Amino acid sequence: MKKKFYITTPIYYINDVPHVGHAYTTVAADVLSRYYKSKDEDVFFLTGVDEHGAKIAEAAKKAGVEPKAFADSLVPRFQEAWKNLNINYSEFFRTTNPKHEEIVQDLILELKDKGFVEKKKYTGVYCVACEKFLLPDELVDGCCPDHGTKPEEHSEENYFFLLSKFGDKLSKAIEAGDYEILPESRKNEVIGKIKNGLEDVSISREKVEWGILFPGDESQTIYVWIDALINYWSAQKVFNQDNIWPADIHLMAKDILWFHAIIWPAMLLALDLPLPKKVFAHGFFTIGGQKMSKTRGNVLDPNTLVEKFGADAVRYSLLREFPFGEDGDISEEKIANRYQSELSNGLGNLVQRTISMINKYEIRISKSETNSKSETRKISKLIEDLKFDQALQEIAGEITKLNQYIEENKPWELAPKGSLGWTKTDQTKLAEVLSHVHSGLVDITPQIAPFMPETAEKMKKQLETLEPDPLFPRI
Ligand code: ME8
Repeated sequence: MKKKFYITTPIYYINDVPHVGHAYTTVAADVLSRYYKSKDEDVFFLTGVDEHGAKIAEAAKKAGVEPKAFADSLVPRFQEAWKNLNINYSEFFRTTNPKHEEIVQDLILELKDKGFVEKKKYTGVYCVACEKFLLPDELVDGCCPDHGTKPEEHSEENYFFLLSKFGDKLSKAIEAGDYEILPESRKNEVIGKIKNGLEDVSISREKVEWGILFPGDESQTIYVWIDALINYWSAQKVFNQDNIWPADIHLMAKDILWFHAIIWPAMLLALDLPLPKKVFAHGFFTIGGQKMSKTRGNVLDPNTLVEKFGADAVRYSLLREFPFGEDGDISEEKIANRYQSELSNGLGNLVQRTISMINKYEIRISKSETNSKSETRKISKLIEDLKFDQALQEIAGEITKLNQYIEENKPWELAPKGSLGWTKTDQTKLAEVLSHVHSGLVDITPQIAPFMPETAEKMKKQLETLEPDPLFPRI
């Protein structure tokens, strides 16, 4: 039987079209998914959208339509963006799926039955863009640190999940490695916060109508985050996937690590369900140092980027620029630079000139030794550790080396010189040189495949048929 690998992205709020930040997580998930598929694992890759709550209801109201109709109109925009980026997800989750709604209600009832739910009064400030209550010390000049907007005063009687009971259990689970929080620095942050004590969390909303009804008290709806987190679990039934739980990895940015690393595992512990194996929080794309967000309105549209540079170059540039766990600035200019230097002048040019010389000098290619096995192992390990930037740096290094090898060996000087003809030694040497580069390219092809699937396909074909076709034409 094949080994299963269950990977998830967050389900994105459907209040607007996706931007490059959403594309970043989704591309990373797709790279992992393609990588594990290439290792013949049974991959289930889940992405989707988060449709309930005040944030969506407000966006729908602004657009003058009902929330469900609003969500329906945006779903294709997400699916189209993922198609443009060549994202090969297994299923697309929608939280308005009736099966999911039923499962969410069942799990809440179970939490209640087990004594982990209590009704309490709560007063605090709420950021609708985050869909969460903010603590006074989180505010920057009275505003949400991520969105720069002023949170609303809320005072209501809600049902609470008794998160405070789970601090010790969570700490033990983290220490025992039952589930891993990555990168390490984030794990330490989470452990620190648990040590400071966990507060119970509200799991219902009194004044939000657009949501799943709270079982046993229909005057309230289920807090959108609780509804959303359960998607990872309910996907099993929604898509008839037996035995995929626990998730092998939940991917997200650091903004929502708390929900994934604390609240979600605590709920699972309360329900006696297995914990996800890994939770990885990457950094933020920033524009001029500020988080890119729909609320701030400083977003880059992935579709426009794909139109300009093609899906593979965008996938490559997004993951190449800075370490996956850290923040980094992104711009069209940066993508254009990578395109030009590493893809067009680097890989594209290498493939093109190698094949042209093979054709021009009528060389018969023989299999040549390269050090690809250890290189491939190194790259595989980097992908498994989510060090995408380093994996791509390695690949870029191999390409540079092959280009240098050509410069050093100057195949054109070995070519027949006019009427002087061709010496046997030169002919043999030329075949050796070009075979070495050709073999190097054959080895690189599967290494780049998870990142640039289309390019890998084209390379494979061109290296077989020896019919060159520019991989990254000049823009
Ligand atoms: O939080 N840089 O949805 P969301 C990097 N519905 N990644 C970014 C980013 C940026 N500037 N902006 C967004 C939600 N992302 C909830 C999730 S899951 C049960 C519910 C990516 O639309 C990143 O993955 O606000 C981040 O965690 C996610 O989008 C937030 O998406």
